[in-house]
Amino acid sequence: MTEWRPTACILCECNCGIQVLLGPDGRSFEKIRGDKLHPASEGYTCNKALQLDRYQNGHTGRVTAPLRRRADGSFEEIDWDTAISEVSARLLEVEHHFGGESIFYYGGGGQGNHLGGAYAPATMAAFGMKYRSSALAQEKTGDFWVGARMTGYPMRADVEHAEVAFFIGKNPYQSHGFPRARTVLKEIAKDPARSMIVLDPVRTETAELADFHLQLRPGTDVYLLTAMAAILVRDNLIDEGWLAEHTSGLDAVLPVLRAVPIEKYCAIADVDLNLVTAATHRLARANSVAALEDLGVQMNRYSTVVSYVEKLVWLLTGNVGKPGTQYAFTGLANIGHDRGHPAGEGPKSPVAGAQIVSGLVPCNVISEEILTDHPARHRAMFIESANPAHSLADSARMREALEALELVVVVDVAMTETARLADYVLPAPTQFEKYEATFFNFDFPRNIFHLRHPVLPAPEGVLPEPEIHARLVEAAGVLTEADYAPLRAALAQGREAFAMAFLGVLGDPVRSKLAPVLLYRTLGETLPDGAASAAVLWGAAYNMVRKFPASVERAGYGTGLEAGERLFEAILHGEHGIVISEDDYAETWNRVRDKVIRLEIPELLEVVSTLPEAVEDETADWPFILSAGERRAFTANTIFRDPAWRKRDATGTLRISTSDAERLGLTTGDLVQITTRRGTAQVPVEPTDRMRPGHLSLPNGFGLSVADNDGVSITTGTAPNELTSFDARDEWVGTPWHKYVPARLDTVIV
Ligand SMILES: Nc1nc2c(c(=O)[nH]1)N[C@H]1C(S)=C(S)[C@@H](COP(=O)(O)OP(=O)(O)OC[C@H]3O[C@@H](n4cnc5c(=O)[nH]c(N)nc54)[C@H](O)[C@@H]3O)O[C@H]1N2
Ligand SMILES: Nc1nc2c(c(=O)[nH]1)N[C@H]1C(S)=C(S)[C@@H](COP(=O)(O)OP(=O)(O)OC[C@H]3O[C@@H](n4cnc5c(=O)[nH]c(N)nc54)[C@H](O)[C@@H]3O)O[C@H]1N2
Ligand code: SF4
Ligand SMILES: [Mo]
Repeated sequence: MTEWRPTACILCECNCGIQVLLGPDGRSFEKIRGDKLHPASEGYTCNKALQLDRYQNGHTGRVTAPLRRRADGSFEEIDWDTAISEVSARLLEVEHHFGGESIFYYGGGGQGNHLGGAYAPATMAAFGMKYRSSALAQEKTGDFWVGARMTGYPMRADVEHAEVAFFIGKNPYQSHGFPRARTVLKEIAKDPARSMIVLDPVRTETAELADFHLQLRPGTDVYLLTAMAAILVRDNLIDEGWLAEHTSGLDAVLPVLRAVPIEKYCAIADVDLNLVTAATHRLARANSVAALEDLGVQMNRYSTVVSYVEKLVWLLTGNVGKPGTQYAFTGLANIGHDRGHPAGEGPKSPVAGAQIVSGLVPCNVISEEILTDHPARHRAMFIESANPAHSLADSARMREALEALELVVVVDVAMTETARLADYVLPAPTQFEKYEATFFNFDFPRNIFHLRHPVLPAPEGVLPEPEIHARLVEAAGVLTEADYAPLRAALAQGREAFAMAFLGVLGDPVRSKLAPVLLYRTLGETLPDGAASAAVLWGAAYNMVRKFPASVERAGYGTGLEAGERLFEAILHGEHGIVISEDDYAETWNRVRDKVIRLEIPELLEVVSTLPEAVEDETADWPFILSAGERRAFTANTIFRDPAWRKRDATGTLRISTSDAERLGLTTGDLVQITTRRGTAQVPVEPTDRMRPGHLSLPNGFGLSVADNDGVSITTGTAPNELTSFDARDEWVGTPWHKYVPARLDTVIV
């Protein structure tokens, strides 16, 4: 029990490698340190990782036996056989009466855990489920869709090597989003040859390090970015040779940008024209620009249009496929990919007819798919590793929607806000008690994958997600021993024979959907140290070799079938994380559709060319704009449920500008009542000169009720989505406008 064990932090997509030293009880995390052997994080962590014991051992409302809801709303423990047979019987009943497509799948993994969700497609197939979603459909789908339209392949920013780092509605100092973010930001800030440009209404920690902080009026990014693109055109700063060689559609874009009233747009955004011009010129002069947009714009007005104009800025200046610019990455899964159907074409949600992007129904229409008498409405929901009753817009409406369903099944580690509304709660081991991994593998030129091994044993009474999926699929009767026998026989002759036999599975459209469970029950049982959950990665490794043969070969795995086996074995044994592929920058062009980037997206260009030349501003009813869900030093979605993990900001203050606070006679810690179109809350204020007048900010991840089994419940802070509305959302992909919630502070309780 005295050795340091490698694992990873599970609190943001970076998943920094860490090492954990267990205490004498074999369960407490006595010490935590960054893992220098991790190829991406190289020993780096931020302040949050050091609190992970609170996830594993804190006062979390951990569930350690399957629960069934009684008629009076309380829960009783049941055994696993009962749980699996009842859940599958009730799912089959819904399928029989209303069709499997009326069962909605939500989640599949959070910031640290995607391995269980990789088995969910088998469960979906077994019960005929068709529609699904996850948190990605309340943040990234606009970006994915625009990327699919322009390049046909998702791209990421190489901030680490950029001459100019360009952050739009993103605060990497707190939220990260690329490896070793704080170190990289400080390096850029220190280097006189490099610059940082930040668009944010708040003077964030990142903005403080920036050379150009464009502290715009909330929700006006579309104007500011359009003005920047227009300045590039006006001042002949676009890279014409590069554009002619690598892009199409410039002729459609140029006239729109030439017509932009630059001065007026800067005035709307309330940023000094000279500052905007200087920042734009700096960006155009640079050898490399890496642009990272995030929630500040993706959850704000004109969200998808902003994603488009933001891309135009770095495309017009030729920032693709070179160090420090944007790149197209490899990976073991397909996060970020979409077919890029024009608006109105492609798959739609069954009731609201909302565009499905990357296979995901917009989170903000889910309640509309349920709270209706439409015959195609959803009747049941299977929720895995997500907390939609807290994280989706309009919590009150989400609760109502979940309560309207015939059946809600939740797979989680804890009694969450969502689990409390479930008919069945199926408990899983924590992410340190099982094999786990994410598919957030976006690094370049070397891409990294980390299969984490268990750090400590799971308590009795919980089952890893792959086992839950396998049992449900079997209970549905779609897989039996007879399906496993031939694969096991092939496996007995070696992996090569197994690979051949498995090709047969993949060739069969029905059985191929069940592939994860077929792998788990056959190959999985032969993997060392109880690593059965890793079985699905065998298929993923082969797939990766097929899709990126040269990249895998450059990383040293050879070619052909053998490369698949070598890559899988490296994943299986690489406890500290491994390099799965290596590229050169130009490889990006082989991933771009037809090697040509399409600058024109007609629907969005139309919006850009017809932007209203005035924004209706704060009205008398709603003098403030609330940004609901800011990332701070002590927020981590709802992964930590024990409020004691926070060393500061225990209640989650409402940040307000010092001038507004003075005007309202407020000082630090005063309680105010905030009211929005949707709800009301009481919260202590924190006046700060970081905020613009008229702007308010609440942190994310607060307002969790931690209840033990006796029902004692404490709630800390304000749950942001008690204040947000489901219908405040993007026109194209339905993403929420959490960062633009009109609000007022009308009652001040002294
Ligand atoms: N500490 C911490 N880190 C996290 C997480 C966490 O919970 N806590 N969660 C992780 C997750 S799931 C995600 S998706 C990422 C999100 O990471 P970020 O997107 O960086 O996080 P946010 O703080 O939500 O929003 C970013 C910025 O948008 C700004 N903003 C608000 N309104 C506007 C506007 O009108 N225009 C512009 N340009 N900016 C605006 C805010 O002031 C804020 O600084 O963080 C990840 N990292
Ligand atoms: N107003 C507002 N709302 C927001 C945001 C915002 O900025 N403002 N941000 C949005 C964003 S970007 C995101 S990503 C979402 C996040 O919201 P969600 O996707 O709902 O997820 P998390 O809060 O990350 O919680 C993950 C869940 O996984 C559970 N869990 C932890 N470990 C395991 C495990 O090993 N197995 C299983 N089965 N479960 C486990 C946790 O208990 C928790 O219930 O919130 C969104 N909601
Ligand atoms: S929260 Fe911090 S330590 Fe954890 S993965 Fe993100 S950057 Fe790394
Ligand atoms: Mo997120």
